[in-house]
Amino acid sequence: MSMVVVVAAVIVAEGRRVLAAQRAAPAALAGGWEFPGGKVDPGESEPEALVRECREELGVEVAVGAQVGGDWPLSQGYVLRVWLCSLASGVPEAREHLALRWLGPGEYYDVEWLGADLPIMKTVENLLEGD
Ligand code: 9L3
Ligand code: MG
Repeated sequence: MSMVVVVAAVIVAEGRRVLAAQRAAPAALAGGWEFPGGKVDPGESEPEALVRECREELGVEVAVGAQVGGDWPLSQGYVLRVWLCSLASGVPEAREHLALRWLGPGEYYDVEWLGADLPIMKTVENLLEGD
C-alpha cells in the first residue's frame, strides 16, 4: 500500500512567531488548527508541494528550511512531513482557511491544534527555544 504524503509548513517569523491556520473543511476537522499544507501532487517534489500549497492557501512565497522530524502519523494511509519555512514575500491571508493566527512564545497552545499537529507544535517549541 502506498502512502499519501501530506506536507506542512511551519512558517516562522521574527519573535519566534509561528503561523497557525484554522481548517474550514472537512466537517470532522473544521475549526481545528493546523500548519498549512496539503497533499503532494504526482511528479512534484515535497518542497515544491510546500511552496505551491503556501501560494494557494495563503498567497505567499515561502523559503523552505529544515525538516522537522520525520514521518508524523496522520490517518491511515497518510503520512505528514513538515518543514520550517520563512516568508519570502507577501502577507498571509486565509484563502482556504477560516482564520490565521500568528502565535508567539506563550501563545503556542492558545489554539485548538488538530491531533496530528499538536506534537509538531511541541517539537517546534523546543527547536525555537534552542535558537
Ligand atoms: N492534515 C493535517 N495536518 C496538517 C495538514 C496540512 C493536513 N498540518 C491532514 C488533513 C487532511 C489531510 O491531511 O485530512 C490532507 O490535507 P489537505 O490537503 O486537506 O490540506
Ligand atoms: Mg491544505
